[in-house]
Amino acid sequence: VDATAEAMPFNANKRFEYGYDNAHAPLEGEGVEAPSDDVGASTLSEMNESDKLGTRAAAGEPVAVGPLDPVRTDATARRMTTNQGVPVSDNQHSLKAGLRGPALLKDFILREKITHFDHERIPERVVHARGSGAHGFFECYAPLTNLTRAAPFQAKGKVTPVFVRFSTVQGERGSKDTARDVRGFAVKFYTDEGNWDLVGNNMPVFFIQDAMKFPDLVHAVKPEPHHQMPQAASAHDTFWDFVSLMPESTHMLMWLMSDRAIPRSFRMMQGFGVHTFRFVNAQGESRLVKFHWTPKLGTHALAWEEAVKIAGPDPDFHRRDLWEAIEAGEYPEWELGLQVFTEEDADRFSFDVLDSTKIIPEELVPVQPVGRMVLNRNPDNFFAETEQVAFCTAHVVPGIDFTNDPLLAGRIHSYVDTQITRLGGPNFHEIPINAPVCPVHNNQRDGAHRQAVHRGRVAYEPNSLGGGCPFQAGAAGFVSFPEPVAQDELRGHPEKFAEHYNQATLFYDSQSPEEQAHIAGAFRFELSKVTVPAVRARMLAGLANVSADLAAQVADGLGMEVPEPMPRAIARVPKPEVRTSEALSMLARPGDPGVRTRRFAILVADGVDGATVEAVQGALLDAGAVPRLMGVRIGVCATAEGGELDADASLENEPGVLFDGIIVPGGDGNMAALRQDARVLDYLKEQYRHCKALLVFGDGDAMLEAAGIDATLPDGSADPGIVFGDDARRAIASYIAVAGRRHWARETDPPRV
Ligand code: HDD
Repeated sequence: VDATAEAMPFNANKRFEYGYDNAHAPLEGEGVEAPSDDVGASTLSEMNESDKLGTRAAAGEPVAVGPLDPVRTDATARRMTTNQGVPVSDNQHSLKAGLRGPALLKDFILREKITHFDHERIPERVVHARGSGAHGFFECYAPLTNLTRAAPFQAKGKVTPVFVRFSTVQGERGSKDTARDVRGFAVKFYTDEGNWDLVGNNMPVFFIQDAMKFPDLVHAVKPEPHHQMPQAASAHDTFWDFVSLMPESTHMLMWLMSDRAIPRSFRMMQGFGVHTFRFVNAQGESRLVKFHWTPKLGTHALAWEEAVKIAGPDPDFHRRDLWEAIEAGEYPEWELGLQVFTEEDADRFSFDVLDSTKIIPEELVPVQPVGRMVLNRNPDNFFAETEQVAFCTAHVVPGIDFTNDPLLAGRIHSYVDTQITRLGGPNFHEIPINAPVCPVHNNQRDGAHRQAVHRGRVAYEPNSLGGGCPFQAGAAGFVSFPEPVAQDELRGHPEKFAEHYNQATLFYDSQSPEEQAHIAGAFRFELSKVTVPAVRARMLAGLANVSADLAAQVADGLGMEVPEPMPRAIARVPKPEVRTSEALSMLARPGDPGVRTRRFAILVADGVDGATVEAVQGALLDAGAVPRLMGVRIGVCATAEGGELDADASLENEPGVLFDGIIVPGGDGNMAALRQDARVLDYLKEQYRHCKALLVFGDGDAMLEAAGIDATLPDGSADPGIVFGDDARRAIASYIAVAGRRHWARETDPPRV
């Protein structure tokens, strides 16, 4: 019997079941001999050298690879052991009294394996349960020592390792990526002076002003408690009941109903620290600051129907996109921008900067770029890193401090607190992904799962027996900004907090007509799922304060009248400084609309024009895009020239919604097999309906016609997103120029196609 694993079409450890021999225990000497540990290595990972560990940062990019090295393990060429390190001889069978007899209680190997398995899940995050993470670094453009003593900003070119986790909010851990939702954007900076967590979102405002309301908000938006429906969706009664009774949420609702809530990719969304934070410099002087992350690839969204359809074939759409881009070396990058202002500036604004339902328009305080963040390494292990990472707004470093934003105050408590349940005790800071890269010394001791072995008998301070160590850092340590407080204790909020609509109007009025139409469509969809008419009416009354036009469109879509506007909570509405702001529209500031890292489907079947396929594929690859040959089935098809092409995906396994663009090459009556496949027509229709660019060769126009696609826009002009390939070279170039963006101008409501 050839005992090599490759030669055996069955579990080599169960050979006797296949009649090879009658042994029920491993043969003498079977298994791989462990290599000698004597390789001069000091860490497990060094002993376990493998390609995976070779994924190191390029020179000059000291990302957080080092600190995790001691705990990274790799089983290559290692023998199997129990958790106690005892070599396991047979991982197939429990210990029994006779081959047909009962299993024995003393089988500690079986019991350890099952017990560990029984406990391998931990509670999911109460919000933001679904997420994806990556390692990278932050690089500072220029020293900000005049503003802050925070370590990452102390020198030009200074690099600080980061771990970032993106997430949805409402859905459970296994829910779809493309839900209409806020996206979490949490960054852990492993600075020389401790960890700083900037726990933000892809929207710069929040639903509520005070942490007191957070549990209510989350209970309202999560699946309803009696039947646990709907999953990862805000389109249900309890959410709209709550927000329609909380007018302060109106501004955030405008963002949530906009296309920002259905990003094309984590790599193509902005991030915001939301709250006003405080910078403090070495002289103890303070400035107020808002944090903005701007993606290098621009801010781009899906179409709503597309997002819904992607959720079926690929619920991991955003996770896969991030993973694949980093594996391909297309490292996502963001620029960090700051809005810096003084308390005196803040006093003059028509809104309160401590109110997280308000932005500071960029026209009032411009955003200054101060550095860039690059994500260049995927985690080795999802659970160890992405699941166990614990972000806490309380994690700030010298030079960064809080303001009195009442939403932030609750967060400073909540994040540390929740980890104690989620990660099983107070020592979660010792889990490798959470551990600072600088030394940690204090007199906190013990607790579940303690890793550090503290030496000596001193665990108190002051002490003389330990030489007074660890000693207080004094002015070199974290010094809270001495903000004066001289008011009575009371519950309530400042007057400007009661103005709820100015910035919702600013947001709506700053959008392009297409974006406004999407917002109206999203409100219509969500409210159409609300079964209680009074809730719909109350929400319309709130929208009437934002925009008469929006309220009318939504009411019309619901077959209702616009009610009287909801009474305002503030007697004298302050006059806003800004009426429109370009920064709020994704289409006004699309960033890079190129095809880099975008996915394209080239339809192929027997008879396809191989030269065209090759030309399109080559041009897309040159432009940094990801072309895929899409067949009726995967595998080889014959080209018109007598060559062969290998289709890497099929209409069935990767439906068209997973692509940014589609190409129909010419050949053999546009490939008879495709023309007979109704899925191809659906495919073309969806591409068109979701406003993506199409490139059509040969008599592909007949195919478009069969799909009901008209290459003229509603205004009669030619649709720039449909390119005909009469002159192949020119056509490919003009297609690539328009294929990175959506062609919303073709959209009608309801759709024509
Ligand atoms: Fe929160 C997780 C962002 C308000 C309480 N939040 C969490 C995460 C992000 C945010 C990105 C996921 C972190 C990760 O990837 O592990 N949260 C925000 C933003 C808010 C906000 C931008 C408003 C500006 N959150 C907020 C409030 C509270 C919480 C007001 C409670 C008073 N958030 C939590 C939490 C979570 C959390 C319960 C759940 C899991 C976790 O912390 O680690 O503590």
